[in-house]
Amino acid sequence: MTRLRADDICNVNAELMDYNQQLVHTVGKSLAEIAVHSLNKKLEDFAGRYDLYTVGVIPVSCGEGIISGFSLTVQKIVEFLGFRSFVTEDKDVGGLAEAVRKGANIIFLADDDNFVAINIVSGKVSDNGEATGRGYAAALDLMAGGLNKRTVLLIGAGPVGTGAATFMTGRGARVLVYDIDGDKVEKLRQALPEAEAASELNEALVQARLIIEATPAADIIDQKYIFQDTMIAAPGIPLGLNRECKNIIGGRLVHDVLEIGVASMLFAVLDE
Ligand code: 2YC
Repeated sequence: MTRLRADDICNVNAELMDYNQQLVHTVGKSLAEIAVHSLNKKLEDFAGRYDLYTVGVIPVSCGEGIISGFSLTVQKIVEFLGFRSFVTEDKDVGGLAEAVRKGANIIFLADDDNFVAINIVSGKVSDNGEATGRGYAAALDLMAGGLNKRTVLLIGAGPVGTGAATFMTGRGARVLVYDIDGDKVEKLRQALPEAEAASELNEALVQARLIIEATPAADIIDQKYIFQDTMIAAPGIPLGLNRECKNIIGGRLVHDVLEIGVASMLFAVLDE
């Protein structure tokens, strides 16, 4: 899993409004609408219930330590979505106790291996990997006008790719899966037998016009595989497209470093 650096996230908060507008323009839906779509719900299903929640974000110092701006960025995304939220002043266990004392009923926290949202009343838990994959697949579904009977190439069969594949097979897509580690493809296919293994990446890229790029590799998609009708949803960090590819793909690309994942986590832990 890629570890974010402070300069990956330092502009997220200032650009949230613009990013949301960009999503409305390219995907046709807002950040919140993409997140609820990933749960096969509608925004109105949550209307009038936002006030029931208070979200506490807790900095965690273990392992490689706190990433400057990480907790604040998560909190600002949650706030942008319309929820009362705060970053605890304390970190780790003290921060968890502070969040509960201050009335948080949802908490977000991340160490080096896990980033989760927890509804401490209902016990619902959402993992960033699954939620990010689900959110990006939902964005692709919306951008493509529906994935039913469409072929989608999933590059990367880790937790994010698996979350995406689960959503896409649920929507009737034919999912081709490539990963440099064949064992990961087999593991995904054990959970999702309808997914098909793609043995050779460039061969698969010729067939697919819809792509989920969920790898930590940069520059993984050669520009000769970006066609006029190619659409790419790319949760992978860093983005797997070089500058030429980005110029060709234009507005048919969805990529961010935290926004869709955090939004998809949040709505996943709200009460039904
Ligand atoms: O500031 C803190 O609380 C740190 N403990 C946060 C560490 C996050 C490490 N994980 C990541 O950077 C990536 C993110 C893309 C989300 C999931 N893993």
